[in-house]
Amino acid sequence: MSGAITVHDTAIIGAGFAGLGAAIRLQRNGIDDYVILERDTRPGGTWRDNTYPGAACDIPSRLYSYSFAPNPDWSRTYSGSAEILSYIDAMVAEFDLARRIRYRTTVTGLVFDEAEGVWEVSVADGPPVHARTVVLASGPLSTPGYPDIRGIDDYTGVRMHSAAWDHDYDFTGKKVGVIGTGASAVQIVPELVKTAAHVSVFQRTPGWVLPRFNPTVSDRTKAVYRRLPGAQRVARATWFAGHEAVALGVVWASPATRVVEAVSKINMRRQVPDPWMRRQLTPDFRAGCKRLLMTSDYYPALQRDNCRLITWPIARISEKGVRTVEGIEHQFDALVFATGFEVSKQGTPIPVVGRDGRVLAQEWARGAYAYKSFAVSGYPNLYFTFGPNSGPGHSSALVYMEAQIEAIVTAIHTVLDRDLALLDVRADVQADHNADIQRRLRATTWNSGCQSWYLTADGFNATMFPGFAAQYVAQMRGVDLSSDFTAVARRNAPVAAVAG
Ligand code: N01
Repeated sequence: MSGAITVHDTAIIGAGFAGLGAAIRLQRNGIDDYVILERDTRPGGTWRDNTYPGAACDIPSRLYSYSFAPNPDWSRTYSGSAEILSYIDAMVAEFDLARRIRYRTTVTGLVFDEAEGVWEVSVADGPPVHARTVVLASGPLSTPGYPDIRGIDDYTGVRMHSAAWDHDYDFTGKKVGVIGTGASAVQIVPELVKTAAHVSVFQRTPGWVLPRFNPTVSDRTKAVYRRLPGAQRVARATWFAGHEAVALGVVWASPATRVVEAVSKINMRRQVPDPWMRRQLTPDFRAGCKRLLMTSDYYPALQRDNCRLITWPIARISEKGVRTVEGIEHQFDALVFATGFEVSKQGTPIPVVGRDGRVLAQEWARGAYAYKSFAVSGYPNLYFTFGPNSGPGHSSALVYMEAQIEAIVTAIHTVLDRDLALLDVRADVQADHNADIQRRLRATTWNSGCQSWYLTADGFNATMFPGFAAQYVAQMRGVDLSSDFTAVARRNAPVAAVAG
C-alpha cells in the first residue's frame, strides 16, 4: 500500500440511526478520526426515505430513541416520521456530526488488506476510503422492494413506492390502487382515503392488527421530563418492561400468543361489523409470525364508501392497472407499492472480501450468520449494526442498536489501543453461537409457518433474535474479546490476550 493515503480509524457506512449512534458513542469514547459515508444528501436513513402520508413509528418514542440522547419534547406517545427526522437532525447538530458526513458517497465494496490491517472502502465516482475498522450501518430496510408481478413495467400511470413517496403528486380525486397490507400500507391507506376518489387495497395475506392509542404529551409532562431526566428514564424503563411482557405472546408461539390473537379478534369484531369482511381479514398464521400491525385507523378506512378490499390474487399488472385472476381489470391513475424492501438475507448488500480473499456473499449464499450479530469470522475489524439475528419482534430497534454499538465501540477501541492489524472472531465460537440461535428460533412464532421478510425462501431465519430484548442486551455485554477473538498485532506478532 502506498504511503500517501489517509487511513481513518473508522469508516461508518450509512448516516441513519445506527451510523449516527455509532459516531456519537465513538466520539464520546475519544475516537474522533472517523468518517461517515452516506449515499443520500441528508441524514436520517429509513426516516428520511419513508415520508409517505401517515408514516409513523409503532414503538413509543420514549423507547424508540437513544438513551444517550433523550428527548423530553416528544409530542405524542408514538411519533410521526417528520418528528423522528427532526430528532435525528437535532442529534446531528448536538453532537456536531455533520463535519464527519460525506454525502452522495455510495459505497460499492469492501476489501481487507491483511498485511496492513486496513479496509479499502470503494465508492462510486471517487477514490477509495481507507480505514482500520469499518461499521456497516446501511440498514436492512433501505432499498425499496417491488414485487415480482408479471407486467409490472407495463403500467403507464403514476407508480409510487411507500419508501420513495412523490409529494408533488396530488392524490385528490384520483383512483388509486395499493398493493400490500403490511406495516406501511396500514398507515398509508387511512390517509389516502381522505383525499383520493377511490382506493382499492390488494391484499395477499391479512395481518394481525392490534389497536394503537396515541395520546398527545401535555406541556406539563414535557416540563417534568425536562427538569427531571430521571422521570424520563423511569418512563422508558416502564415501556421497556411492557414490551418485554408482550414478547411472551409475540416472540414464542405460546398460550400467551392466544391472548394476543383474542385481543386482535375482539378489536376486529368491534371495528368490522361485516362477518364476511372479518373472514377476509383474519390471518391463518400465529400472531407475531409476521410483524404485528399497530393501528386503530386501518379497518375503518377499509370500510369507507370510497375504499375496497380486494382479496382476489393478482394475475398481472397491465398498462392501466391491475388484473386479478378472476379476469377483472382494475384501472387506476396511480399505483402504490407498499411491498416492503429488498432485504439481503442471502448474500451481502455490497461485495465484501475478507482474509485470504474470502467473499462474504458466498459464505452467506444460503443465509447470513455472524457472531452475536455484529462480527463475522474471516472479516476482521468489520462490525455490523442490525447484522444477522439481531431483529426485535416486540421491542424498540434502538434498544438493540444501542447494545450493538457498545460492543462495536469496545472492539474498535481494542483494535486502536492495542495497535492490532486484526481482531477476528473465532470460527468455532461463531458456529456454536449460531447453532444455539437456530435451535432457539425453532420455538418462535417467526418459524411457525408463515412467509415473511424475516425468512429466506427455504425458511432460514437470518433476521430475528429469539429472546427478550434484555437477553439481547446481555448477549452483547457478554462479548468476550479476549477468549472469543484472535488478535494479531500490526507488527504481525500474535497477541496473547487482548483483554485488560
Ligand atoms: O413491508 P412488508 P412494509 N403480490 O414486507 C405484499 C418496518 N416498518 O413496508 O404478506 C401481492 O411488511 C405483502 O404480502 P404478503 C417493519 O419492520 C416499520 O409494510 O407477503 N402482495 C405484504 O402485505 C416492517 O416489517 C414501521 O402476502 C405482495 C406487503 O406487500 C417493515 O418495515 C412502519 C406481493 C409487504 O409488507 C416492512 O414493512 C412501516 C405480491 N407479489 C414499516 N409482494 C414502524 O412503524 C409483496 N406483497 C416502525
